[in-house]
Amino acid sequence: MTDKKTLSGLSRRELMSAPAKLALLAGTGAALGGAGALLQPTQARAAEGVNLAPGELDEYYGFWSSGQTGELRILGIPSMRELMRVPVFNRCSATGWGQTNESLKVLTEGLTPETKAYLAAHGKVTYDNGDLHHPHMSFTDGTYDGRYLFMNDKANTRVARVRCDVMKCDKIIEIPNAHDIHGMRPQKFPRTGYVFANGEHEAPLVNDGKILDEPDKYVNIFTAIDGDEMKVAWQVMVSGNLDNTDCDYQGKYAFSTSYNSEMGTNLAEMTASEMDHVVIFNIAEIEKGVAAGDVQVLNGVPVIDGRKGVNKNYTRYVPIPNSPHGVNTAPDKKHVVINGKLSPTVSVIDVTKVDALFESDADPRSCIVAEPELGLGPLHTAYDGQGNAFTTLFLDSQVVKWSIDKAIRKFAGEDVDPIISKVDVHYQPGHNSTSMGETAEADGKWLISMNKFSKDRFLNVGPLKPENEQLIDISSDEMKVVHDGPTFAEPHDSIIVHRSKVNPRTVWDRNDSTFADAVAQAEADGVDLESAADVIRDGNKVRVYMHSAAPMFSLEKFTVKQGDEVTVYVTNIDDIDDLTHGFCLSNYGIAMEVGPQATASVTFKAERPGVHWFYCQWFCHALHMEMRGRMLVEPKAV
Ligand code: RUQ
Ligand code: CUA
Repeated sequence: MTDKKTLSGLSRRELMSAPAKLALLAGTGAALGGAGALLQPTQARAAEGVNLAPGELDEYYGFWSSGQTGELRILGIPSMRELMRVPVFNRCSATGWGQTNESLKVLTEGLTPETKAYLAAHGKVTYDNGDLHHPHMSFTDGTYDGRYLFMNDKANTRVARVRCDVMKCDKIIEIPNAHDIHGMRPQKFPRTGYVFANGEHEAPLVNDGKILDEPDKYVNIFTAIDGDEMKVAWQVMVSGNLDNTDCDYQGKYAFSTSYNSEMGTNLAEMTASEMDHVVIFNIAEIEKGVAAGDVQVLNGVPVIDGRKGVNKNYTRYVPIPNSPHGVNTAPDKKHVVINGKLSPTVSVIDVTKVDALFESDADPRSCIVAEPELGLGPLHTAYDGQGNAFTTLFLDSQVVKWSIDKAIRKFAGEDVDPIISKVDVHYQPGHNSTSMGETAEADGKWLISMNKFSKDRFLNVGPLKPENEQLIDISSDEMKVVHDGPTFAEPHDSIIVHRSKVNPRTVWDRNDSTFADAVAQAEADGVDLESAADVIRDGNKVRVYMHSAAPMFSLEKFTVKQGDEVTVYVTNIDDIDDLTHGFCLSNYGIAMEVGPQATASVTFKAERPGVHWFYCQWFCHALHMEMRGRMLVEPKAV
């Protein structure tokens, strides 16, 4: 294996002995990789299990974030074939997400009044961008229940939900009082229930522009969202910032890392202390506090004071070395691993020892039962359900497999090595995920290492390179990289869900709430959507109703007047699998997907006179090209 050289000229071997913090600050994220090694024979054998024959289905769904692209992606595992993209915080040219009335409702209804006003001043109704980091499925009894996927938007402080029955986003809410939602996890037990969300960046609690350099007035906000209602249930004010979060299998505690316990505002200040902390939230005590009114209500949300030194039973702060990042609860339902980032260690919390922190004033570190040194830059940990953990080492470009039990014995003084094996990944891994690994049903088959750099692994496509997610066979102690998966920005995080947990529909239900508004409007207009071919004038508002059945729209033309506000409703009455139509209005910048048995609608101002063709932009039939019609816009009388 070629020794890796860094930009600073240190080889990886030299880096191993250099302090992690210096290495990280020196920008070794840009470490150059050696040439991609050819597959070893054993790896080639494992790879055979990855290459599914054409038509063969994958065993797992992979639900993927896309980072700064702002969408959710669905892959098949182990083939790593990309199956679908679900627009969430982004815009989508293909589906009309961000254009249709149905999607605009989702994208706008959960915004705060301040955000709406800010956007209106820019001629917008919602944000155009998002930074989607963490997709997680809803739980019942400690495992995935196939109802929803939840995900955060770090860029604009939002949390979204995707319905797993249709794989479409149905709710997006902005989180008031918090700044830049990063870590996010659903409650595992008894069910989701809550979705916990960390505001990453500190700000003055009343952020009215009057305070800048008064750090004692800065706070950070932990939020519990009711995942059924998609409403904020309560918030907790904390000291330090909040990075990642996870919760236990008892429904008692949530855990959030803080890399900036210093409350610094620049790099030197944020990395000054050797110890930062993890905050433990006592859910029942917080609920009691909220019920008893021990809150201030800010922007309609009850906020509890859980800051350090406010000595109530809402929170405990456990010191952790050094700027910790990921939090991952093990499927043994007992251990929670905190990943040290600038420290080569991870800290293992035993949840059964957490009660004592709240009952007595026990040393907060007494819940730590192991702190193995694993390598440089530990960021995230995944599990196989057999007592082993897999931690990404960002600086070492490796994944390390280690034994939780041996780490605990070593911490207690026994002479054992918890590290089982290491595998090189390419390059600089952030998250990793294992098959069913964040549930009590972790099955130890596959691990995905989501690597921030691909460097020399693929054909050069210019200065912006794809990232690289690698599939690793973890069914034996020798981990085998069996697949490289290049992706566009950014394979931030993923979950691997057994296909038995997910059962989407193949066509829409005509009673679906997604298009309930269209159904209500049609009813008011006396129109039957499924047989519609109607143009209803209502002052200068015009509602155009048509249905589509391959290869025709029910209206071959309609006429409106320049300046009219036109809403087109298209109902796809085909009820065959995979028979999607579209409605694209040329030179009006309008296009939308209309799934089988769905209604979709779009509203626009008919400002361009003349004949404009609308056509179906989803290939649906041998005569798909002929599936088109005309809109005539009559000019304004002069
Ligand atoms: S955090 S690379 Cu945004 Cu998921 Cu750890
Ligand atoms: Cu309908 Cu193409």
